[in-house]
Amino acid sequence: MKLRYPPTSPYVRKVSITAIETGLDSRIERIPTNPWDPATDLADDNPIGKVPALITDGGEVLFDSPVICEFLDGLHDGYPLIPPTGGARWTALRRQALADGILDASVLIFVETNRRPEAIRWESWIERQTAVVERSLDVLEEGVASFGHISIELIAIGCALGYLDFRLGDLDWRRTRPNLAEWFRIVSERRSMQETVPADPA
Ligand SMILES: N[C@@H](CCC(=O)N[C@@H](CS)C(=O)NCC(=O)O)C(=O)O
Repeated sequence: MKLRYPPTSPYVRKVSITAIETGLDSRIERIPTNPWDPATDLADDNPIGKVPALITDGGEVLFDSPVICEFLDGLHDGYPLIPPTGGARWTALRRQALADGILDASVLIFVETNRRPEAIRWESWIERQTAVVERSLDVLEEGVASFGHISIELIAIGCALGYLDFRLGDLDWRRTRPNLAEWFRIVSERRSMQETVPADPA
């Protein structure tokens, strides 16, 4: 399998953590890809022009991160990261969607404040996305007591919190969320989290 891969994308991080947790990491070849490079050929694999994109051994291209993670979860016979049926499945997928929503809003904030020229920055858009992040974090803080075994939603939540630390440190998300902060401290010690900490290329 081949993974279109920049080291800073939190969505790619979800896939990398899933690959490590399922023991599949050594089967994935990384293809360095910068989706923001005007010359990138990423669209040849993913017409949406986004990473992650996974090229399977059969040559099919899978995107986006929930689809790739579910595909990987079907390739191992350990404990499933995505419950196959029942209420637990919907809780996992709902929480993954919540974490991905935090990521979507956070990436929009980052793009607005770092890539758009300051003169045409849209402040009320930034405020709207910030409110999304704050509300969703409050929901996670309320639910943290029910977080269990490592699973897709906890991987997604870990990636969302890691991205906030990486790109939106001024948000200071821990200030009013001590339980979530403590959970993140503990989950950050996992090998899969440590080996995928985002860093800007030198
Ligand atoms: N919903 C997608 C989001 C992927 C995404 O937004 N990736 C960003 C990188 S962090 C990207 O490729 N952006 C390029 C663009 O928007 O043109 C997923 O879960 O994979």
